[in-house]
Amino acid sequence: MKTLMTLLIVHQHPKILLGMKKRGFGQGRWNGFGGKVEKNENLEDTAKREVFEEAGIRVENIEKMGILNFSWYNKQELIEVHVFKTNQFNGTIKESEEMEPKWFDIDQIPFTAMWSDDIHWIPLLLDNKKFNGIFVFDDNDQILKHKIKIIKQI
Ligand code: 6U4
Repeated sequence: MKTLMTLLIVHQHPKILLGMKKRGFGQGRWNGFGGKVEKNENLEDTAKREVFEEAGIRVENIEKMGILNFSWYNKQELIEVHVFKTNQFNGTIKESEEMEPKWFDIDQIPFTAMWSDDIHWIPLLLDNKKFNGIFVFDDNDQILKHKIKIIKQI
């Protein structure tokens, strides 16, 4: 079975907002904000709900930038992550039980403390390119195989 998730990156040039995941899946890594799509929820609504729950901010104009498929060579698990970006938000950024938000200069993105796929697609997102990617991980979440394609439309 495939799990559908969202991931949203706030990009206010020259900075992006990331969060340190404090618990659960991806704990100890910096990441965008997001989570699982709930029943009867569309992807955009999930993206907006999760960024509010995790960082306390409201986003409206969000743009879908990519779709990433993740799997592990020795597990059944399949994850499809829909990646969004925005340059606007309302409200005050605040830490939640799940995430500690922090702004990073785009020259200082902490890729070594992020999911190992991020370095392959975050530069595309920052460059306003849309993408489709497939990643296969080993037991340590390191990439065994990957393919990433820039696409015109998503
Ligand atoms: P619970 O614990 O049920 O509230 P939920 O908040 O729904 O979970 P969560 O926090 O586990 O979901 O979501 C994981 C987040 O990590 C999603 O935003 C998608 C993102 N993610 C998953 N695999 C990723 C990967 N390989 N690279 C990446 N982000 C990934 O950059």
